[in-house]
Amino acid sequence: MASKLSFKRTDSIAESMPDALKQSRYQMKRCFQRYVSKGRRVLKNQQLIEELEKSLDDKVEKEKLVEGFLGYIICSTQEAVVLPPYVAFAVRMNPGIWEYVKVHSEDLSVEGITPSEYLKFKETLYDENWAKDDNSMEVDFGALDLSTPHLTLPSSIGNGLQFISKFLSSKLSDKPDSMKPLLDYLLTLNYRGEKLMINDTIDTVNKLQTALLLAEVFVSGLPRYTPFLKFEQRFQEWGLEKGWGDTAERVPSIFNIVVFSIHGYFGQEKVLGMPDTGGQVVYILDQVRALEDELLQRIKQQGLHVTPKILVLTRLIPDAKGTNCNVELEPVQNTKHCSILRVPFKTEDGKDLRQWVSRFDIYPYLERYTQDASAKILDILEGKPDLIIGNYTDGNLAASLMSSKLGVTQGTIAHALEKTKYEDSDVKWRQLDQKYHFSCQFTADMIAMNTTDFIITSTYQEIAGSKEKPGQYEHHYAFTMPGLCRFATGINVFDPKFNIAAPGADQSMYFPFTQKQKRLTDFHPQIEELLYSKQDTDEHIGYLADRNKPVLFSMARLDKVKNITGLVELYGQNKKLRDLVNLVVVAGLLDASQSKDREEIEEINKMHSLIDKYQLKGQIRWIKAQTDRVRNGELYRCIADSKGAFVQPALYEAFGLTVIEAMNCGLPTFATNQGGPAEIIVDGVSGFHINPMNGREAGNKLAEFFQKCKEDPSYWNKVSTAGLQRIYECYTWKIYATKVLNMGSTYGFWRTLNKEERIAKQRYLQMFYNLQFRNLVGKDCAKSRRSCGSANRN
Ligand code: UDP
Ligand code: LCN
Repeated sequence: MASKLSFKRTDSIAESMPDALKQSRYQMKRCFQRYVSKGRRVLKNQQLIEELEKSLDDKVEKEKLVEGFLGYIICSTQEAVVLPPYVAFAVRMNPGIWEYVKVHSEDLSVEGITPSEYLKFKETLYDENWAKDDNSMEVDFGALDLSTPHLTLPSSIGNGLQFISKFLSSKLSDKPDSMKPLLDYLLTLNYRGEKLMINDTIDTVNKLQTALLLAEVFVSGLPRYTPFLKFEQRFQEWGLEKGWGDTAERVPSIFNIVVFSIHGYFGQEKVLGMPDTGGQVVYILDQVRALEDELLQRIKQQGLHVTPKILVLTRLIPDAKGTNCNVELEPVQNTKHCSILRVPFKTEDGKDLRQWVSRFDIYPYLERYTQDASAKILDILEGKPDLIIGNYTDGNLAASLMSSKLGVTQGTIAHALEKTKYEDSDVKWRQLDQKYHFSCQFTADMIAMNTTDFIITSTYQEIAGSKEKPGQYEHHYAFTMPGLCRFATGINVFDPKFNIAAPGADQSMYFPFTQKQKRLTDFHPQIEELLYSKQDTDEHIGYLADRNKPVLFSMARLDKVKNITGLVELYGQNKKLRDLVNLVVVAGLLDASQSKDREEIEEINKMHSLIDKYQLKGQIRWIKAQTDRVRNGELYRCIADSKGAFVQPALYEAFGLTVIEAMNCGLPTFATNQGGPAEIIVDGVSGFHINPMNGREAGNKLAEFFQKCKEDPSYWNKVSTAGLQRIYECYTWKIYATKVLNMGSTYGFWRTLNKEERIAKQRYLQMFYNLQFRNLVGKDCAKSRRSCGSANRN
């Protein structure tokens, strides 16, 4: 049920709700009585609506109320906390915009409350003494952002780069004095000590302006393609050095980049599908290739002869399980200047930790790791990097520690934020901590999000969700871990540090099935065996009795959230779908005794029992994780040859690289409406959305598609072509690399401009790290107290 009313941002709920309650006073009293009747509890959006509907008998009255303003408020309430006689509402009228009110259930009086007050209400349900203690730990990062300009419209969230660029140019064009920070910034630019753009003789804004004037007059009199060498000396006399591009974005400020992606397995072969190892690795390898191409192109345009370097920092795992994860330095394939540098974790007694550890158990190793990694980086790069990019909580924390210490521009990428994946994992942190260590993880996330200069996201929804649902970052606006820490403001999605830069898929690997001359036919016999042989092996179980049917295909890690078991179940239950297509899934291991991953073991067992329960043998092929990406590309195309489809059924998917891989191969794609895929695919045009919570509906939607294709084969081609078109317009690595390097330069300058505020915040964060994070990870970290935690004041 969604109310159709629109609501202006300027209207405050605290002000307008009392009148609306008055108008339906009798009905609303009944509704609030229902809310409080079961005593203290949290009511989620759906429950609030259901209770409202149940409290109204008259149909017309019900419709009127639900469609009216009160209905709108209740539909927009994400959750409410019942503490009789009060009900406190967390209302989200628009993406990123929250308001908190408490309503007295008897007299229906309404009072606006702060996020902190709302969180205290909520904490009362979990840890009353802590909630009531005035001295419980409360952190308010928003209080430190006083002069940082913020975006105002929900629709502009994620356009931080544009916003900051405009802000900077307006700030710089005011008076000559305002140019001083730019001058200071230009004076810092260098490559290995060699000055770029201007040298020290230009020490005032006036001198800079004069030099630029002279240069402009001089250059405009030269033939267009005159090489810089011909007039370099003249430029130097005026104080100008190499590196002048034609736009601010071409300022030569980035040559060396460090990318942290710590938890294993990180490698180029045989790692995909292993626990914790999925799209993040693919993303980073493709990302550094794209960044290298872009850097080389820019350096050339800037007239420089400089060699860029990109280091991917990960952990070295001595027990590498047949991968290259025990190799210290490994060049990244198909690049000239990118390498993977692996640094081991150290145990308490200083030895290398030999085995893989889950990303959830990684926190005690990170501080020491960052110190060791930093020393190696400085050595290999022969100086500081120009940009540090973190990935996931562990990499983002390491990037924050290192960039604070060295004073280098930082970007972060989350791929997925765990707090949103596990419902109520903040308030229930205590229950989950032994298994997941969310106390460390959410604290580290908060430190990294607030330290970083910019945040790269793959979609809008990752930041601010949709009209109905909050985004991953938005979930960190105000939250609490009762008994541990209350984040009165965690991160604000209107902060201009947020930027959307969607990844692509490697188009040399994932190309359309129609490009016959490029097809990797050598793989066909292997793929034929993989899909259609009749015997169970170590690699696959189940078989396809009727190979003339199209294949419905899925490929993912065998995590709960990927919901591969949900797909098998919905297929098992849908006779029509079973008649129309075969099901092939590539996922995890086939034998639970071979897995060490808690969730994977449960899912493996579930897969076996579903195959038995629905007697799927003959219609299903379950293939174990496939680590050869090149062959996987051909596999997608072979599925397309069968006029099949790809399905991504995750309960939640942050982005979903498989979705764009399948679409790049021309395979019609069905994907979850929970998360990134909902934005990648335009439902019914470039593919289809499915609701993973409703297997019956999803199964019917799939069956309908295949039925339609059976009746009209051109329909399949239409969806395939529209999917490809969507990819070429929005999801390529070239678009990504341009955006990210622009972020690096622009935020690099921005951080020099708002230096005072940044330093103040950094000191607060440093204290939080030292007092809170270190305590949480325990004594391991306390040993390496000095260098990493003590951020300097750059
Ligand atoms: N993948 C693979 N073999 C597998 C499972 C996954 O090669 O058995 C690859 C897949 O092609 C994609 C990545 O791993 O490139 C998974 O990325 P995605 O974003 O879909 O999910 P994640 O695992 O990162 O959550
Ligand atoms: C992690 C995920 O869970 C996926 O949704 C993303 O596609 C992948 O990382 C790459 O960003």
